Amino acid sequence: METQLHVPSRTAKAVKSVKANRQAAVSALVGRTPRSVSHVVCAAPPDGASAPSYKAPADIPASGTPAPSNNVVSYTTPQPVSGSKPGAKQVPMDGNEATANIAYAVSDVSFIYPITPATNMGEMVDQWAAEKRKNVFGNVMSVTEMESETGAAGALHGALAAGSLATTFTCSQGLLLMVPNMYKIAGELTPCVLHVTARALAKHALSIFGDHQDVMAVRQTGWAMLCSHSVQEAHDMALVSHLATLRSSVPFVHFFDGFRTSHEINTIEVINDADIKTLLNKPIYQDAILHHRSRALNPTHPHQRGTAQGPDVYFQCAEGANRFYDAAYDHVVAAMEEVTAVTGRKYAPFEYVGAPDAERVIVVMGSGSQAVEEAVNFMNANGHKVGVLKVRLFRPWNAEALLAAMPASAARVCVLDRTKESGSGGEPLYQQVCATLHEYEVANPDSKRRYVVGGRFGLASKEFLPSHAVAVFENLALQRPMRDFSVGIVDDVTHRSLPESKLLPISAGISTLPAGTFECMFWGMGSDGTVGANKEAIKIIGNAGLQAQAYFSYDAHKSGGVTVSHLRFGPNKIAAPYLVQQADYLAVNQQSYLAKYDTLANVKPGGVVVVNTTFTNVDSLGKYLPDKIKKQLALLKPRLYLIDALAVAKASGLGKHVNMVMQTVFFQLSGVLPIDKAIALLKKSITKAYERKGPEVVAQNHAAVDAAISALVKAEIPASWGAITTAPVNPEPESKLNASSRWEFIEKVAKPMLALEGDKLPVSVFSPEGFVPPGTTAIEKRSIAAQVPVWKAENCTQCNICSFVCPHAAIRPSLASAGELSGAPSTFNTINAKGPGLSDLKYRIQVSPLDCTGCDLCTHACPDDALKSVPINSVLETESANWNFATTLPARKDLMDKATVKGSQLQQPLIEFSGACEGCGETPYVKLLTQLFGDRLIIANATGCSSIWGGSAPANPYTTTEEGYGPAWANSLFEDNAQFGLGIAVGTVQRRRTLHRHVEELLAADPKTLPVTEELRSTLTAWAEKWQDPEEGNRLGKALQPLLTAERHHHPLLEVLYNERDLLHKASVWIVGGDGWAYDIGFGGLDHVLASGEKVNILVLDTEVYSNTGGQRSKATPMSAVAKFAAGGKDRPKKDLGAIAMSYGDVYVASTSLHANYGQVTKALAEAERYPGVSLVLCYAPCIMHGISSGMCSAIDESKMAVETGYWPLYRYNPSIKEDGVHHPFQLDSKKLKGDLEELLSHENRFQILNRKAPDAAGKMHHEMDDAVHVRFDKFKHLAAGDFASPIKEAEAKDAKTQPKKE
Ligand SMILES: Cc1ncc(C[n+]2csc(CCOP(=O)(O)OP(=O)(O)O)c2C)c(N)n1
Ligand code: SF4
Ligand code: SF4
Repeated sequence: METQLHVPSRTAKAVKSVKANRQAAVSALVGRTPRSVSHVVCAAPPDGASAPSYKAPADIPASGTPAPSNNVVSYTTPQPVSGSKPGAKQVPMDGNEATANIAYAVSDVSFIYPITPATNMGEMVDQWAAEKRKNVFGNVMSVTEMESETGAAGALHGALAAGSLATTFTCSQGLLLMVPNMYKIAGELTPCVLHVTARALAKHALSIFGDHQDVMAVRQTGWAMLCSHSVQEAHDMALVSHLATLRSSVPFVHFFDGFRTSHEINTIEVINDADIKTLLNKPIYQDAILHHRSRALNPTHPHQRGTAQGPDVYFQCAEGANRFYDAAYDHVVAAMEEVTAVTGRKYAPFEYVGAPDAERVIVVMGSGSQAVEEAVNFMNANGHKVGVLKVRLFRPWNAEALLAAMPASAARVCVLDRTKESGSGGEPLYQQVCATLHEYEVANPDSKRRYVVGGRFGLASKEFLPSHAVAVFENLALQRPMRDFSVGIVDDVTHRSLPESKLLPISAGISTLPAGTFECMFWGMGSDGTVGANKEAIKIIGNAGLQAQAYFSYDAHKSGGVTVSHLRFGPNKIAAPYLVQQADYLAVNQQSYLAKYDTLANVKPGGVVVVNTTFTNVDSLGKYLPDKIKKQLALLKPRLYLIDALAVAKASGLGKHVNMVMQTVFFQLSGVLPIDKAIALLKKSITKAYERKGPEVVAQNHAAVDAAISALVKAEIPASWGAITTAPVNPEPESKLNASSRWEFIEKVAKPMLALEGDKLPVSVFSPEGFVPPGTTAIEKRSIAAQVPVWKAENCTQCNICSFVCPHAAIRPSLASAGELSGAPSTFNTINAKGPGLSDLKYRIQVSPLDCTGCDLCTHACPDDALKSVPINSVLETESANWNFATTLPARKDLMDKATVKGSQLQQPLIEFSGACEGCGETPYVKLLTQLFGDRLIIANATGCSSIWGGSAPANPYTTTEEGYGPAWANSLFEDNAQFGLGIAVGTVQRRRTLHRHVEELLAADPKTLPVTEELRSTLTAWAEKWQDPEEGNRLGKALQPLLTAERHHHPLLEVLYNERDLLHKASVWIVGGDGWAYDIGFGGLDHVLASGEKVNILVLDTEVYSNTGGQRSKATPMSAVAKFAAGGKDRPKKDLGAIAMSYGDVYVASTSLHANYGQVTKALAEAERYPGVSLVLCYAPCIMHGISSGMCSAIDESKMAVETGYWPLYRYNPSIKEDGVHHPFQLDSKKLKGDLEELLSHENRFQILNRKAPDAAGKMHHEMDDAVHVRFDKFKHLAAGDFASPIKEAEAKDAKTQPKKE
């Protein structure tokens, strides 16, 4: 075997380079500066004249060329990017695209799985493969989506073992799942590249944002680790890693900062395929590829791998690979030099930038190095001697190269890690640098001792500004610098955070950007088109020859949240890996944001501010604006423009889409391009983007562009606004803050976060374990609906269906006695309540306008035309007051059976106002679950949409009853949810058994030695009998609470019972997740739970795609649907999870569609919960990803049609009902098939994409689906012994009295 291994050869250049490094290291040892080392870039300005210089806050001018009087900013001719290749193509793209382009060009095979923010790379390669794009070998990449990252890594390993050039893309939890196979791939010395958008890990909370926690968790697997610091580097280092892995046989993790680099759009120079081909045609790569293929598993030259070894040989084999790692550094240098040769851009594994005689140096890896570099330039221009040592190659670590790059003058070093290793003696990069310096100093006793400290920055994309880097340098200058510190937050608990910089305080607003950089911010609402329009604008600007950068920040909501687009452009290369701090141009696309958020906080004095508002004269605007904003405007003195963009959009036929209007205005006021040219380019891009939607849509957008500029109004800010005095807001009284942890959380955490000021919160306000109180969405009052429903009492038949279908619990029935209505607002009209036991009450349907999303589902669902959508402004005041009054009315939950459609809606929904999309099909199921069992629910929630709308800081939509009971909710991970839920169920049952035993012991004890009151004894006796009955047992459990509290001190056993009193309440454990979880990544665990026989319930919210990550295919995706990762349309049928579950014979299985049959789903949930073993409820959940052509308000009709055509069957399989010829465990709830499946499919874009692209293939697949639907329906009829389409009736619920078999 040994002889088959290819020992990588060094190229002459690589040897030369390593020699140079060693020489430089030696120079460093003897105290000379490493000037002669080729890759050391001294970026300090030669004369200081052109460098940014420190200016006192008072004389900060607006950056960029001053605006001429016509308010148009003009630009000088763009300068070429330093290090660029003459004639190279400059294209604005994000880091993911920059990387994916290279990965696609040089790989034949990829196995993918979605995870934010790496997903786009998988989507791109899938798309390109579907388009039959060829890579440099002339092949179309083979792209396969796997069921999980575990699977992707396994398949990758297999493809590599078969001699393929294979790659994949992942991060965070996905990367963690790859660890076992990463060891294998490295252990077998296999060339491979894994591209990682480095992201935070799920610990006290999940975060999709960027840091190095994930990559640092795989640093021990034997993969080389190469880090890109910018979008351009992501492109270049991607190629370096693919080259270096071939050269070295060591697999590479190529990583860059998730979201920051992966999603930052920047103008980069693209390496063309011809250059890549030329490189790969070099003998060294041809040999390496040949060698890789020759080692493949092949029966014509067989070998075995992966055998077992014992103590005698394992160790030696492991050490045998050392020389590959020893050589890898040189190969990276050689590959970098080759990339330099084709691009003109110089790279080194360690790059020093700064003063050649720097006294203080920061060592850092990733995009943060660019912020440090800006700080270094700023400080050196102000007389300091500082530098930054950028680390690109973290593994294999090359101590000599680090020493070579470090200026000998550096007496103080700070290593910044973008990760946190709790309990360690320092983070990994710090430890590595310390070890290197220590070993060197021990080996060279006469050498200078360096003072080294370490700190953390930028976790989960926390902003890291040049100002923070300056603070780090200032710390280094202290006599005793702080160690193990954090920067960028306020740690008022363990006091480890650095104070704000004195030299470059953030508040001073000093820009360290290249001169002439123009900065813009656009505040928009999620899905209003602002982000898309800005992406287009940046392309137009970039393609016109300017350097451009764009970054988009979002709040926690899935839709209707705030988006802020941060755009920069100018003549010089822009790095700045942080948000815009001082905007030259601010657009506020939603009028309400002016009052709600501090949108003006980051505007440069004298900058341009454009507001989309219905108040287009300054007087009316003045009446609307709060004093604080008017004062701010007066102080900032911006050039203020107002435009009623909504009116322009409406007049142009674009409805509420104001993005094109605001874009045109931007081009007019920014002056980035001559306006005629800008408009021509804008129209061209519109034509390209909307062509597919037809000429009318193109014309409407063009019309909006034409009408925009004339609708713009220049407003003069009245001098009187400057004289306004604003009183400080009184803080809440301490007593209220301390009233409960919930209110404390709301006041101290939720409210600042909702005002987008979470960055300012100190450590002390958070619970360190990440636990949060329920019920915080009640204070959000997002007011995102343009239209809200109002109730037409005269038409209402009191069915409660509107409330049943509402995804946000924003419409509810009220029942009140005449007396209770005495204080009602005059507009709170009611009708006599209908139904047994309700005759003394009045009935009303009430909407909360501030919580409604305007989805229109309720108005569509109402069978009686008793709801009408009206503009929110017309009813906001009255209906808000009515809602507030309705919430004070007593709950009337015991008047009707709650397991009915109407009765369920008289129960308080214990999830409300979640951030799910308008019309979401998932939330109504969970809302119903909380109405049926909410006060005893425990939910184990898989990661997915339901975990995001179920709990994204600070919005916690699960809430409690007045007594404080409500769903206890937890998300562990995506992949382990079934097992996590099973653990909760088993753990709870075990603890309750112990409690029951304790109760029985107490009851059996001699009353003389253990005296209890008769009331406590009799209640305990009753509970001990009924403890498994959730109704009676829990009622007794509640009654026991005060009794135990009163008597707890009378005996130790009573104290034990008192301490366990929360278990008197029987819980209902539900394992909830989406189809991606249930059908794919979590299926192994789910199957195990199905087979467990435990009393546990599973709810699958089947949107037929991975909705949360943007709509990738799962095994629940139906045939022919086009989803992400199935760009060519899915060619396999949907997996039948119900059939799999039913095959166990003892699992309760229901297939439901809430919108299609309200009664059936209510019944199914009640039965499932009662069933004494495992239950599985499959829920058809319409989702925005389906692309329903008439919008989500049609989800009800669509769902009905899905059931009628057999696309989604309704059934319940209840093993408690024994087949006896009369009763059947399988109940088919669908009626006879009717309607046309093809018509259903024609309503949804996911099916129509293929129909447009390949109508023959689509037609064939639709036929196949239709046939399969009929075959399945016949099978169901057979199972139901012909008894289908029977009404939902109580009769078959023989199981009701069945006692749980476990517990
Ligand atoms: C191991 C791992 N891989 C990938 C992800 C990223 N991820 C989070 S949610 C999700 C999709 C969830 O889809 P689904 O289960 O269908 O639920 P939905 O969002 O549709 O409700 C993915 C891929 C993750 N969190 N963990
Ligand atoms: S419009 Fe939508 S969110 Fe508003 S009350 Fe109706 S169903 Fe609920
Ligand atoms: S399931 Fe679909 S509609 Fe619901 S929140 Fe997720 S993406 Fe939005």
